[in-house]
Amino acid sequence: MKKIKYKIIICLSVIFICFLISASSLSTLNAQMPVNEELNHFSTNSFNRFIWKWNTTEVVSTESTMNSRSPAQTVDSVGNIHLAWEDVTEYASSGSDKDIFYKRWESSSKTWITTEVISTESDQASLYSSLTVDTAGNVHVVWNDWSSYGGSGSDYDIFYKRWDINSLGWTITEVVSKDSTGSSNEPFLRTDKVGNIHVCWHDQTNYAEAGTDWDIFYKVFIGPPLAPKLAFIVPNPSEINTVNLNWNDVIGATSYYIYRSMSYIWSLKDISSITEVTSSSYIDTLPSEGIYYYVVVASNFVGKSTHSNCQYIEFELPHVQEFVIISSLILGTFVISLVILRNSRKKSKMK
Ligand SMILES: [Ca+2]
Ligand SMILES: [Ca+2]
Ligand SMILES: [Ca+2]
Repeated sequence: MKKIKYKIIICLSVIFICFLISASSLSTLNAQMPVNEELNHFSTNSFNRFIWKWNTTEVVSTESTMNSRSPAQTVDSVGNIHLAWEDVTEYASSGSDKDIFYKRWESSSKTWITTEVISTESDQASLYSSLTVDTAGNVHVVWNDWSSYGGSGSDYDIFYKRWDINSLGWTITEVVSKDSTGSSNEPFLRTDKVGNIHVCWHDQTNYAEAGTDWDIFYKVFIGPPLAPKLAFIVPNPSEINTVNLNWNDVIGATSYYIYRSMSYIWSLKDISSITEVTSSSYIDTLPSEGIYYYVVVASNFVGKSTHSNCQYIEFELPHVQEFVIISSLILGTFVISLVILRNSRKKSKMK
């Protein structure tokens, strides 16, 4: 009886110690969690707000010898700093009127490029710029311009230009304020995550019953859609000649072009699409055995996206050798079953 009592006491003590240990480890974990979260917050942001400090001043307009004013600035996703401003310096055939100058601090070389003139089609005052960089790396710039260009008339209009990632150069000037007959001033632009460019400015035009006072006008510049993301092809390898292709729905896309090649697709040069579809999936039929590579391109009324990531499928019909092995196994099993059956019948007859 005493022994049983001791056993119960020992058991209870063990349970109580276990409970204490787990409770203390839980409380330690809870106490640590906020600290870890805070550490993660700082590490993901990779800066410490308590040691912010201004660097020493830099002069950016180093090629200018006359007034440089009204700067506009943006920083892109890789850390390049883009600056535009109005400048009266006679520089690179800009003339003595105000022009929009541009400079970029490149994060790779950690240096400023030499000044470029953006308002090269303007022969009158160009001022008040605003600029933004989209996710593909195109630099979009708008400004106010007095030049009579592309039917804009001799008043202030909103002009637009882009440093194009495909041509690696500036596009020619376009007039944004085409619907305005009065003065259009001080534009501001921003890009969204799918690359559309949103521009606003103040305008004196009596447009859509706005009256002849200053009103805020807005326009959006829609670009081609972003590239789709093509999912892994499964099963891979495959023994059937149909391939299921799936990709994400791209905002603003109205159709998709499918490209197939027997070698890895680095570029769409010299490749034609095999089909155009409006949904975000496609079942392809392969002509013969082999390894096939795919990419997809999204499209809308403006143009086509760059191509998606490249995925592949290996198509191989079941081999004759495998067929023979499988057939032999089935036949062998059948023969053995037959022999066992005959033997068992013989034995039962003998009895
Ligand atoms: Ca000029
Ligand atoms: Ca005008
Ligand atoms: Ca008004």
